[in-house]
Amino acid sequence: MNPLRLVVLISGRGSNLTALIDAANPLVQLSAVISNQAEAKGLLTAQAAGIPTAVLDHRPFSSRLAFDQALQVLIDRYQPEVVALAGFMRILTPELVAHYRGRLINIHPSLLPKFKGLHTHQRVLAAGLTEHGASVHFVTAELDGGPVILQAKVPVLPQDDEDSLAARVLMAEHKIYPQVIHWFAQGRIRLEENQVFLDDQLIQSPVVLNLE
Ligand code: NHR
Ligand code: GAR
Repeated sequence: MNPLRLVVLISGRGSNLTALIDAANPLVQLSAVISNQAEAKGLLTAQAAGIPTAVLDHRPFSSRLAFDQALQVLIDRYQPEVVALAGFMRILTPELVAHYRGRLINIHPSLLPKFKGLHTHQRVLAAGLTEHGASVHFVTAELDGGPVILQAKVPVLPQDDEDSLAARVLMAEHKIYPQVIHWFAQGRIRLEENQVFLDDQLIQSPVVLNLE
């Protein structure tokens, strides 16, 4: 069987990329890692693992559309079956999202639909919640609003600050992202009319890995 061709988009540290590399899934071929930031640490991780890398700086482009058109050309060079955002920090245009419909996914540090957007850990602490987590979801034009594939919950502890909570959530991210990619490689995941199917079964509410 041909391995699943996967392109990963990053902007920074790339610890989720590392988790995907370390999963060493024989059903998955990391075809390329693309960053909009030349300084992203994840590029070095990819190079050390022998994965092709590319940088596309968004700043010289006159519009989001122009950047996304160039990004799409770059991604498509690698003919990926799945494109995974892993700490990629640019909002994508509806045009690009439509082009990769059903094969573009993101990992987000909250239990979606709660806490869309940025600074999720700070907002969870401010709200005084006792539970937090991470979500892998299909990317749609609605920011952080696409259908969820898999989540993991972690506790919020009384002594937590933003850093300790982020670290706990990140450990959960590193478990669920490789799992979802594995499901894709097995051909078990499908997006149909904005709903997720796992093994031809509609996911009514997100599958939750409990990591407590
Ligand atoms: N694009 C679309 N269309 N839909 C989504 O759901 C997306 C997306 C692009 C990225 C990741 C997301 C997250 O998991 C993601 C989901 C960046 C921003 C943002 O505000 C928001 C959400 C996410 C990623 N970016 C600023 C921008 O102007 C730049 C911020 C910065 O550079 O630090 O693009 O949280
Ligand atoms: C992760 O926590 C990821 O969920 C989050 O950024 C971090 C990236 O870490 N993504 C977003 O907030 C997207 N807006 P990494 O670069 O070490 O994988």
